[in-house]
Parts: sequence; C-alpha cells; structure tokens
Amino acid sequence: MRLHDDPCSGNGYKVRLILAHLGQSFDYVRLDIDRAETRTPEFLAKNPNGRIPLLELDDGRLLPESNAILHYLAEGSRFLPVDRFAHAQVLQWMFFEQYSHEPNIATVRFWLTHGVDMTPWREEAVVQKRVGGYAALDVMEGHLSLNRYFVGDAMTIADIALYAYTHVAHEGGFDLCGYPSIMAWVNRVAAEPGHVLITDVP
Ligand SMILES: N[C@@H](CCC(=O)N[C@@H](CS)C(=O)NCC(=O)O)C(=O)O
Repeated sequence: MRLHDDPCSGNGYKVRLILAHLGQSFDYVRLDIDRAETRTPEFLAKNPNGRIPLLELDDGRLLPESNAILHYLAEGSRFLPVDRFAHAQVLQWMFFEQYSHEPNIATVRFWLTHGVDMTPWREEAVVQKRVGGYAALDVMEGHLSLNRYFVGDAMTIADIALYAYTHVAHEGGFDLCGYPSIMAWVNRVAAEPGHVLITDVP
C-alpha cells in the first residue's frame, strides 16, 4: 500500500503511527502542502477534496480522511474493539476529534508554523479557535482523569486520533500545563511498544 502524505501533517501522522503499531510496510509518497502539491490535477484526480493523508491500496482503491483510514487499517486488530458499544465509543471520540479538536488545535498549529499571513480575520479566528481548542482539552482532561485510555483499558485508534495533534498542541500556542491527566496520557501513548514520532518519516 501507499500513503500520500506531508511529513508536517498530524492527520498523516495518525496513519504512520497505526501502520507502525501494526508492523505494516508501505510506500511513502511525500507531498508539500506549502507548494500546493495536494491541489494538482494529478492529486485531485485521486482525492477531489485536495487533502492528505490519502491511502492507496495495492489494487488501486483510494481512501482519504485520516480517521476512516485508521478505522480501515485497525479492523481485526487490538486497536479496534469488537464489542459493539466499545466500537461505537471509539467512533464517538474520533468524531469528537474531527469536529471539536482538530479544526481548532491543528488549524492554529498550521497557521503558526507555516508562516501564514496573520490577517485581522485570522487573528480573530485564532482567538475563537483557542476557546474551542481549550474546551476540547477540558473534555479530554475530564475523561482522562477517570480513564487511562479513551475506550477500555488499552490504546485504540481513538487514542491515536486524539494523540496526533494533542502532543504537538504547544506548537499552536496551547499550554498543556494545566492538564495533568492529558500529559500523563500523552506519555502513556508515547511509551507504547512500536511507537514512532511525528518526525519519523520514511
Ligand atoms: N479531515 C481530514 C483533514 C485533512 C487535512 O486537512 N489535510 C491537510 C493537511 S493536515 C491538507 O491536506 N491540506 C492541504 C490543502 O488543504 O491543500 C483528515 O482527517 O484527513
């Protein structure tokens, strides 16, 4: 299989991380978002939404959306519970990540680390996204103060989905000092055998 990705992407890192845990080899197609390489006619033919990560299977089928890719790859592994309710809880946290977490925390990180022009509109958006990002972190802190992982007592793809941008939230100016349970969980996920760093790119 082949992963189309930009090394800076936390959404791409989710996929690199599950592939590492599964011991699954893959080819890496490196794209540069800053050079609009996800908006070329060639790439848009593969993903009309113009975004990485994109998983290309050996038979040519294409799967975009990081959390859909996580779900596909984790099927049948210990990272996705079989129990119907636990399975739905994994999805619950992955939808939370895409609606309440990533649009706030990842977007600000991208703006601040890619030298994006900070127009007045964007300055105001950062303020709004900080409110939304900290609200998401509050929800996570509450859950993790009572639980070691998001679902059950072992790491699942819900943890991988939320770990990707939480552990680099400081790059977007989010201060995790007031979140001891999140910090402990970040260390727990990083200590899992088979863990790779966001900078570990093939
Ligand atoms: N919901 C998507 C978001 C993907 C996304 O926003 N990808 C960004 C990089 S993290 C991207 O490809 N941006 C390039 C562009 O918009 O042209 C996912 O989870 O995969």
